[in-house]
Amino acid sequence: MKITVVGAGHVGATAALFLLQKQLGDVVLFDIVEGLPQGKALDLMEAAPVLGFETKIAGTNEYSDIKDADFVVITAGLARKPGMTREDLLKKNAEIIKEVTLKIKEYAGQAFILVVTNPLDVMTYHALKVSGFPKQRVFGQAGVLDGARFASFIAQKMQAPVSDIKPLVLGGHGDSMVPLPRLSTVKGQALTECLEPKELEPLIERTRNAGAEIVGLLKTGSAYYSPAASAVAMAEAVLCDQKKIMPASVLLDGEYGLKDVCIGVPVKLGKNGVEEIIELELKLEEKEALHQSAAVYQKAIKSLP
Ligand code: TXD
Repeated sequence: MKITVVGAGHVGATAALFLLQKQLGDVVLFDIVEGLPQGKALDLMEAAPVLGFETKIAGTNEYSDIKDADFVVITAGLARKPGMTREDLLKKNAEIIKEVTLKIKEYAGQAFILVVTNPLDVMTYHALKVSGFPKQRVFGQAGVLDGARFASFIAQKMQAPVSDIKPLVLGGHGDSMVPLPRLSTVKGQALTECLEPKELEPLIERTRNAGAEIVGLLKTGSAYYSPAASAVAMAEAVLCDQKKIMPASVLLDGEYGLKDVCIGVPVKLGKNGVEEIIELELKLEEKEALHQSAAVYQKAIKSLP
């Protein structure tokens, strides 16, 4: 398998490391900054004898090197700088996504595209439309990360092993995300039966703000270990045909009563990409929260250049 990671920054390089460690395929790390992907690739290659992986890694500034990639993870983008509005960021990253996606279409027309760049749900929609690829082959990573954050806070609160916790967070990757405690479980039991609402609320709030909490601490960047781990888990599900159910930002066409928007819902990931969109029975207020979240992105999509 040939896997390309576009963007050799924090998330991209970390995803490359995790991909190599799992030996999912040979990795090509692409960036526009000269020397950056080559330097990181060399460093990763030199980690192989210690970590014991046999997969190959190369760094490049040439799109021709991504030729015939099976799977592409897009992490290229800018972070919001002081004075930049969310709309400015959206326009800037939309330009980057367009450029990258057109190159993927040119050199790796059969690839799966996993979008990580923010604003995630809008960029996933943009990559899907620009590529013209079938919707099964273009999806975004957010819900796996948001769920992982929720799970780690629950584990901490309940002093339970993280493996006992099956979280569920749907909706967009932002303030409007929809953590679903009723459908999240601890050892198979609904979270709502394990914790009182007053204990649950701060965990939900912390999950919503988890990205900002890390930015506040790091000051010069955002989270990358858990976002990269989440992206690689999704790549693994597809490349190893795991048929795992995971939340992903995908194009909805009537599911959950929504159309023409990418947003996080549970899907089955396997060798054909998004093999199925799972429609859960949601309570009225949960469905309303999902629709409110979708409305945010339906509006944002309209401002795409
Ligand atoms: O869960 C999620 N989806 C997210 C998303 C969690 C964390 C980070 N999230 C977003 O991922 C974040 O808001 C950014 O939009 C991306 C990448 O975050 P990262 O922390 O890796 O940013 P960096 O370190 O700034 O790296 C971005 C790289 C950098 O090396 C640039 O040179 C490169 O992107 N870049 C490009 N590469 C290729 N082509 C173009 N045009 C380009 N422009 C910038």
